[in-house]
Amino acid sequence: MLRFLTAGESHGKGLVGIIEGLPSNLKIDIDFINYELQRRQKGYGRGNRMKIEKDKISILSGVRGGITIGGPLTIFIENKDYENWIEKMDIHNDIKETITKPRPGHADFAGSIKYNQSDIRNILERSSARETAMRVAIGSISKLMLKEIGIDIYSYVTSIGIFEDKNNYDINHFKSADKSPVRVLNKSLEGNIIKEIDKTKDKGDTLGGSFKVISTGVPIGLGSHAQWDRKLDAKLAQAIMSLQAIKAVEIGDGINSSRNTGSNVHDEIFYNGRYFRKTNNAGGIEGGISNGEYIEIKAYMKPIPSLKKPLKSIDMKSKKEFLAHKERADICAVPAASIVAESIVAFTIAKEISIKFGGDSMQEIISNYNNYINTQK
Ligand code: EPS
Repeated sequence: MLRFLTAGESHGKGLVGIIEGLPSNLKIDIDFINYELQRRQKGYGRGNRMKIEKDKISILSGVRGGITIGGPLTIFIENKDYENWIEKMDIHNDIKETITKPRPGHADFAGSIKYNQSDIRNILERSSARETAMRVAIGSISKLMLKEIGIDIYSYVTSIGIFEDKNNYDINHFKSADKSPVRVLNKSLEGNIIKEIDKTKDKGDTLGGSFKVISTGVPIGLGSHAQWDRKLDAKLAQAIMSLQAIKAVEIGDGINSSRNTGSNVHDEIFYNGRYFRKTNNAGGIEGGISNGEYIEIKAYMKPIPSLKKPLKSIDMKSKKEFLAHKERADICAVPAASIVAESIVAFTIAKEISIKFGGDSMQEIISNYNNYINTQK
């Protein structure tokens, strides 16, 4: 079964990812993976760190002659910033400087108590969203696998701060999100959002927002109604919620549906040589199973908790009231988060594909997939 682990601290030597259970004979397109890493690094509102990092992968195992060979695939991404942090990140010697004033909203507080750490840096280094670079590398390999059976994944930003895009778009528009510095499709919002990010930066504050992830070409039948931990919507929600700073997930028109009646919500079924719907309020999943329509997920991100104008907190050493620790950070990372979400959705769907169609080699997956599709005719 497809699974992965990541390792690495934000300012350590780099990030490592191991993907286990990838099918053999998958062509690994390094340029595509590095292109995806660059997409994540863009986005108006990021801090100075992104001027330092030039994310690129090295593959350490699992690939020969440009194709996967069935063994664990190991990836390394170097942290260019490490050279500025060698002393603070020393693996062997005592660390002189410690952080003791947790940032409200961050893993700082609960993490340092849970792991009995007197230096909050030991928590923040791993909870940092730097880790998402590796998730994009792993997600882009999942995308390569999905492309071979016609599944594509898109995303766009639906709100930043109070500026919200309520329009619906068709597939031909999704790709143009990459042309916008804040990944919006509604061009009329772009200027206001950029101004808002600038204003927020001047105030020493941060902004959250929301985005949609749309997967096209997903066959009917991923996930299962039969058991709680096999439901596709549950697996996708878990995957999205695992991304740093995400506080809510919606599938299809979930929130509005709760205020509407059944006859207005459920997507009627038609047939013209193949089954289809005229609406997709279910977001492509019914009973925990993909129904052949686009899978549509919306995620909501809180404002980043590292503030230039910090909130009240307690010094965990003296137990006295202080302002929280200040740490260099982004003002708004919603555009970057939308790319990371594409990646984690890609991985989750690739995993479901390997559950449904086997997956020791790409040939086996494609042949099983084609057999299954033919039974539906
Ligand atoms: C992050 C804080 C910032 C971000 C970082 C996530 O890093 P730094 O503390 O070094 O300025 O830039 O994101 C990345 C490094 C990245 O690659 O996305 C945090 O605290 O989560």
